[in-house]
Amino acid sequence: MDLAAFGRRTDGGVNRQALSGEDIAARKQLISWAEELGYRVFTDAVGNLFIRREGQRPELAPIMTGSHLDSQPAGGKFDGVFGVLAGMEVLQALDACNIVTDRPIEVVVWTNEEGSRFSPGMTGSLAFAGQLDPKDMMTIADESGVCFGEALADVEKVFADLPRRPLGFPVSCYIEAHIEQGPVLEKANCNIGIVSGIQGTRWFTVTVTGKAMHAGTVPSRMRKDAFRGALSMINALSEIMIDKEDIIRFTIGRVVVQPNSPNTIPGSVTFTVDFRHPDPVVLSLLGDQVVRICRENAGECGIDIQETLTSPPITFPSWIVEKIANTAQALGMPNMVLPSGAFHDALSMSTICPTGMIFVPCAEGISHSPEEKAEPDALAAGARVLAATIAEIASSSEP
Ligand code: HGY
Ligand code: MN
Ligand code: MN
Repeated sequence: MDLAAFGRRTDGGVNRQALSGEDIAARKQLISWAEELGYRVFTDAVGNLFIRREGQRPELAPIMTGSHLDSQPAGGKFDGVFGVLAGMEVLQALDACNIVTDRPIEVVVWTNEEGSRFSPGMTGSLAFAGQLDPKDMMTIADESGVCFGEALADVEKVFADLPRRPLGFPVSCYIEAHIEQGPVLEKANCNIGIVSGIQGTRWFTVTVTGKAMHAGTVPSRMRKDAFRGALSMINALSEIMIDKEDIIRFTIGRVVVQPNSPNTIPGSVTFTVDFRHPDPVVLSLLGDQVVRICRENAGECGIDIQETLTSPPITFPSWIVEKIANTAQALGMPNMVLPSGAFHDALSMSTICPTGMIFVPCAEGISHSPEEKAEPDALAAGARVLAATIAEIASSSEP
């Protein structure tokens, strides 16, 4: 609730977009909580934050948990924040129980998980996992023309005295707590979800170039109407991005019309494609049609199409899924295994270390909305399972 003050919207949601002043303020608040609790805080070349509880053997790779603090432009209070603060609860629970772990435990705050201001999402964790070269992000501009590199430089100025680590280091395992952002757990009346894996995602940014001209004087046959072009592309895509099992997730979330005037024929339109599927074959077959279909429907307009995120589906190691399930069982908490429709930084981390996720329900599965809501008892249950799982892994000799 305190962190929701940073970027608070009048409708009860938050607008705390990556590397914004609100994001910086929330990070400052978290760092001061962490330092008050005696933990050391580090950062890296893309602004990821690491809050470290020392282990008996500091040279061992840490067990890591965490999530993100950046939000959607009209986001909720719990997406990302729950995972970061549940991680902080883990550190404090270990302190309260005087549990000394061999391995250090670290809570991470990943930069730009959402990707709504600077595409693609998961920037911080993809860069950490060596899946994205930060140099490729620096010139990515937001809607007001501010580049990722400039915004990152502002953040680095504010946190100049945080010790900086090289980008990426060995991690023993990573477990992230997050709200489900879907309706399954609430429908099953179950507080603990153990995530089996994450479906694949492909993002495209399509720019259609026509010719801005007078809406009243130019006959149709002379027009290069970028909006009409974009519309025929989107209609054609909608015809293939549909299945009777309703597994395909196809979203046109952003459409920017320029010059965006009622009496000027649109000269350019940029729209985004968010396509997701759990089957890698479908993800590549259908995803590979996007470029062709857009080109075929460009008509008189020019087109530029960039694929900005290509993220295959992943499954988490069964020993982690079982470990979380056994821990929830031992705590007497009903739990169920389910896949994640949303992507998370755990997706990036799964490419470099054993990774798992714990979900808690949110009201009606609503997320990426000011209506996002999660109950304190479910959040506490999720934090307890996270703490017990990390304590369990930290005390065993498993990888
Ligand atoms: O878009 C996603 O899946 C994530 O919630 N940012
Ligand atoms: Mn999230
Ligand atoms: Mn999100």
